[in-house]
Amino acid sequence: MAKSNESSGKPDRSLQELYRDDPERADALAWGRRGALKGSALAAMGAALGAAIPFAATMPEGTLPALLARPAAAQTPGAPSGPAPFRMEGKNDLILLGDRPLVAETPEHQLDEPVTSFRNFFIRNNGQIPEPVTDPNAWSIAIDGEVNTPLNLKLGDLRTRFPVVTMQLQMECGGNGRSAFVPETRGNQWGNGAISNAEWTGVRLRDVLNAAGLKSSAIYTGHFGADPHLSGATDRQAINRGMRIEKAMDEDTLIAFAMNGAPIPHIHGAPVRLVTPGWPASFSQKWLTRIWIRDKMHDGAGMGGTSYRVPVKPIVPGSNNNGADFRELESMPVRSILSSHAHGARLPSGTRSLDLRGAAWAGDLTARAVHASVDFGASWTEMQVAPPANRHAWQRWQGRVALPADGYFEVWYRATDSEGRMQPHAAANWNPQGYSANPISRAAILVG
Ligand SMILES: Nc1nc2c(c(=O)[nH]1)N[C@H]1C(S)=C(S)[C@@H](COP(=O)(O)O)O[C@H]1N2
Ligand SMILES: [Mo]
Repeated sequence: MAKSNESSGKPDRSLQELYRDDPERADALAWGRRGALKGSALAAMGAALGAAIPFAATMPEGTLPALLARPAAAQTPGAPSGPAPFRMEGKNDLILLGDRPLVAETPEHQLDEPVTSFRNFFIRNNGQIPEPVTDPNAWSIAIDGEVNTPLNLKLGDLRTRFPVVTMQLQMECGGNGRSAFVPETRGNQWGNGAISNAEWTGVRLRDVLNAAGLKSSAIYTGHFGADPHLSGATDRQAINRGMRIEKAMDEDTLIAFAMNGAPIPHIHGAPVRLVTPGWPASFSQKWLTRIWIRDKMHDGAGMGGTSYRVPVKPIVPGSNNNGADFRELESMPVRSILSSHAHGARLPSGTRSLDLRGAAWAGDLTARAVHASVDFGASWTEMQVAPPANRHAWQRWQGRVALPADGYFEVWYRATDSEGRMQPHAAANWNPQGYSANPISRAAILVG
C-alpha cells in the first residue's frame, strides 16, 4: 500500500478496494496504522461508504461500519444482492429464510404499524403446513392430563362458555436477532424482524384450565398442533413445547381464534392458536389441538438440551455444550426496532434532522426508555416512549435527532427495560442455538 498519501486525506485506493472485498480486514488495517482513523485510511473508509463520516472522531475502533457489515439490500427482499423474497397473497414481500420448513422474516422498517397487520407478520414453521380445514366449527381442542375434568372444546364452546377478550400482544421468536451472534449459531439467521404485535381475540387459557380443574400436581403444559412433522412421520410432532403453569394461568395467555378482528389466517395457526406473549413464540402453538397438563416439566419436541435454553453462566462462544447447565428461556429480553428508516436509507442533501420511530418491548416487563445516537454512541438522545396499549403489547417510540452535515451516519437505538437493563453493545451470552441476542442495533443513513 502506498505510504506516501497516508496523511494526505486522499483515499488509499488499495485500502478502498480491500473495504469492498474484505471489509473486516480493511478495517483492521485502517485502524492498525495509527491507532486512530485519519488521513487516507479515513478517506478510504469514507470512499467505501460513499460519503464522508462527520462523526469519525467518535467512531470506536474495531466497529466495522454498519453499511459494510451488512449490505443495505439485506432489508430489500428480491433486490439485486438482496435476500430471496417470500411472496404470499395479501402479504408484503418478506425475507425468505427457509422454505422447508417455511420461515420468512419481516424487514424491520415494515414493522411501522402500531398493530402488526397480516401483511407484515413474520412466519415461522418447524414442520409442514397442515391442510386448511373446511369447517372451523368442527375443530376441537382437548384439555387432558392433570385435570379433574378432561375437556373437549369446539370453537363454539370457546366463544360461549368463556369471556372473550381482545388485546394487543407481542409475539417474538426466541431466535429473533440471532444473526448478531459471533460466531454464527445454528438456526434461522433472523435480523430484528421476528416480532409482531397483532390484536388477538380469544379466551384466557386460565379460564379454560379452571373449567377443567387443575389438580395440585399440575405444574406444566404440553402443546400439540395439527402440523405434520417435516419428515411426514405421524408419530412425531413438528414442535411440542410446554410452559410452567404460572404462565399458562397469566391473564394475557390466550387461546385465540381471531387476529386483527378477522379469523386467524391459516399460516398463523387457524382456526385456533395459543398466544403466550412476552415469552418465545414457540410457546404460542399454532393449529392447536391439545393441551396436556403435566405433573413434571414437559419433554416434547423443542424441550431440553440446548432448545430454547440459555446458559446460566456464559460459555465460550462457539463451544459445544449439551445444555446441562442451561435454563429455560422464558421472558424475552428488552429489544427495540427502528421502523421509520430502512438501514442504508439515502436522504436529500441538507437534511439536518431525523424523525425516528420504532417500537420497544421487554418480555413480561415494559420498556422504560429508548435512546438513539447518531455519533457512534458518544451521546444519546432520549426518545418518547408511549405506554403499551395493554400489558404485553409493544410500545411505540419516536423522537428527533440533529445531524451536523451531509455524510454517513449510523442510528444506534437502545431500549432499557423497567428493571433498568439495557440492550448490550454486542450479542451476549452466546449459546449453541442462538437465543436471546438483543444487542443495540445500528442502521446506516446517508445524507446527500
Ligand atoms: N403448530 C406449530 N406452532 C408453532 C410453530 C410450529 O412450527 N408449529 N412454530 C412456533 C415458533 S418457533 C414461532 S416463532 C411462532 C411463529 O408464529 P407465526 O408463524 O404465526 O409468525 O409459532 C410457534 N408455533
Ligand atoms: Mo420461533
